[in-house]
Amino acid sequence: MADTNQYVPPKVWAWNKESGGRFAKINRPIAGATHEKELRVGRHPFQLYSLATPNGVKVTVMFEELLGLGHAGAEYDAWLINIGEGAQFGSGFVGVNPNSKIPALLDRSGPEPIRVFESGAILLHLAEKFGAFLPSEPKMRAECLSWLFWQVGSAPYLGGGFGHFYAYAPTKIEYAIDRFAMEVKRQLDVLDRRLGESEYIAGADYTIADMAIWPWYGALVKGLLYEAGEFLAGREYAHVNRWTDLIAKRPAVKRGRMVNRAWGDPSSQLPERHDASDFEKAAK
Ligand SMILES: N[C@@H](CCC(=O)N[C@@H](CS)C(=O)NCC(=O)O)C(=O)O
Repeated sequence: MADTNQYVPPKVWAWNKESGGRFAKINRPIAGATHEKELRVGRHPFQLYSLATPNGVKVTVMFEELLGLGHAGAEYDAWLINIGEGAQFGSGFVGVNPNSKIPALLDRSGPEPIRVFESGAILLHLAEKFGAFLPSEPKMRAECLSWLFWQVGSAPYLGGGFGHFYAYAPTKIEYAIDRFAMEVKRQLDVLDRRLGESEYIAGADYTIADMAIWPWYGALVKGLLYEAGEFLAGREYAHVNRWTDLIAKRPAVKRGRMVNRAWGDPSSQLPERHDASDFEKAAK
C-alpha cells in the first residue's frame, strides 16, 4: 500500500479492491443489491432486520421499553442481518433500506407495510406511533429532537472517523487519529456538560435521545468501543459515566442490548427475538 505521506490522488478515483482495513470485504463504492434474497417475515406487527451494533441496540432498546410500558402493539420479530457476510446487500433488505445498513424496520401494523430506515427515523416513528419517550411539550420536544439529531450527525465522526482510524485502518495514521480523537473528546465534553445540568439528555425524563446516544457514547466511556476507554480518558467524563450507569440498570436496556447479538459471552446473546420468552431461553 502507498505511503500516505507520498500519496498523490489520481485525477479520477478508482476502486482499489485491495485497500484493506477490517471491513474492506463489505465496503463498495456502489449501492444496490448484490444477490437475490427475500427477507423472512414473522407473526408480529413489527419486523426488525438488524444486528446488535450501537445503531441496532438503539431500536431493540426502544421496542423493549415500549413493551415494558405495556404497549402490546409493539411486539416485534428481530431478524439477524450479518453485515460481515454482506446480508445487507440482499434484494429484500435493500428493498427495506436502499442504503444497505442496519437497522431496517418494516411496520406491518397498518393496512400497508411501511418501511423505515435510519435508526433516528425508526426511533421517531415508534415514539410518535406509541406516544412514548418523546415529550409533547414544545420546548422539551425540541430539546429531545435536537439531541436525537445531534447523535445522528455526530456519531459518524466517532465511528467512521475515530473508530475507523484508531481500530480498523490497516495503518495507524497519526494525523487522522489526532483529528478524530480531538473531535470525539469535544463531543464527550458536550455531553458531559449537558449531563452535569440535567438527569437525562433532554431533561428530567428518559427519551429517545438517551436511547440514541447511550449505545455509542456510554459504551465509549466504559471502554467497550474500539478499546479506546483509556486512550480517550473515558473515566474523566463523570456525568456521562453517571448517566451511562443509570441507563444500564434499566431492565428493558438489559434485554434490548442482547437482541441480535451473536458474539461475546453466550449469556449476552439473543441472535433472534420472536417472543418475550426468548430471553428466558437464552444461555445463562
Ligand atoms: N445512519 C445510520 C447508520 C447505520 C450503520 O452505519 N449501520 C452499520 C452497522 S452499525 C452497517 O449496517 N454497516 C454495514 C455496511 O456499511 O455495509 C443509522 O443510524 O441507522
